[in-house]
Amino acid sequence: MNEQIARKMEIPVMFQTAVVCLILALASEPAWGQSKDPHSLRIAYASNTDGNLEIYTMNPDGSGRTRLTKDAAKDAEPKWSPDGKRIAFKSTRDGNDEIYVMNADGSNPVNVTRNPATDEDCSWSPDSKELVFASNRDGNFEIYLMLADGTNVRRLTSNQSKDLSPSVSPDGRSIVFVSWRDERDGIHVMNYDGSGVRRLPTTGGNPRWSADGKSIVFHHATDGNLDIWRINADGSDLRRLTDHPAHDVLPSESPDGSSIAFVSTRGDKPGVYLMAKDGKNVRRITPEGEVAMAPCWAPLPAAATAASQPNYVVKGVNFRP
Ligand SMILES: [Ca+2]
Ligand SMILES: [Ca+2]
Ligand SMILES: [Ca+2]
Repeated sequence: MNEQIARKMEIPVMFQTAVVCLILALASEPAWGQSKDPHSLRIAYASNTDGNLEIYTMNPDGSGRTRLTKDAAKDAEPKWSPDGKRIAFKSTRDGNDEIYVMNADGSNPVNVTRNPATDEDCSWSPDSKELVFASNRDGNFEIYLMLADGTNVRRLTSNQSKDLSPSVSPDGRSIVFVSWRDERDGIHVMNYDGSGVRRLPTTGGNPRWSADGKSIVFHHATDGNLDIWRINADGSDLRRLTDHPAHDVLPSESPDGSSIAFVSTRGDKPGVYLMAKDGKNVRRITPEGEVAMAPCWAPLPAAATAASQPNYVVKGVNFRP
């Protein structure tokens, strides 16, 4: 259900903002493919502010927006490769949901799934060579693994219920995913080869590893709406991070572990918000009135050391606790 709610957000939004988007599109054309530095701390996200869903990047304070895609189809779910060089995303430009991989400046988008079924929710391996993703190509949703060029596809799950939304751990050893095998939206962890499936004591959607690999952030429904939660990878210390009557979904923790970007419907339109890792200091970073979703952080610059990492976040954001 959580997954469906997150998806449904895309539909009304297209109608709500159609007129506004037309006006904005006429008023200002964002820079095309001019990413300043794909290795600096940036957030990729999807927005329909230019008339249909496209992939953008921005600074963590919402400034410096750059559009990376330009296609009439829906382009969504950006996932930055750990080496910072590429961004994978989901697009309907070939008639059904496919995973594409493009350079981090938006150039050379390539359809790497090429399958009439739905292919979505990809996650990079730490070496940026492979992609884990979900597909219903074999009749129901399963988790698959492939090389980033789309070759050597292997199926990691095999059962009659839905297996969705995989995320690879920072050490590359584990995959967290959602499975309906025991209950709706059960969060599970398995080894990278699909073996050793174990269930975590919670339900939810969009489970994503923390930067240190010790915990998982996800959205979870209580009181009739979705909030952001965290649980340790061993299943301990389940805790709530947001508590708001609107839906808070699709969390992504910053690569230094200090912050979480997520989507919330608490404004007039769904937008990208930022908060400290403990759920405090929530603030919207995309404009009110503009739809934005699916935030994904760029990796830290390769040269960044542990000592210098905090500077990347403090600079221009200033909400670190
Ligand atoms: Ca598009
Ligand atoms: Ca497909
Ligand atoms: Ca399945």
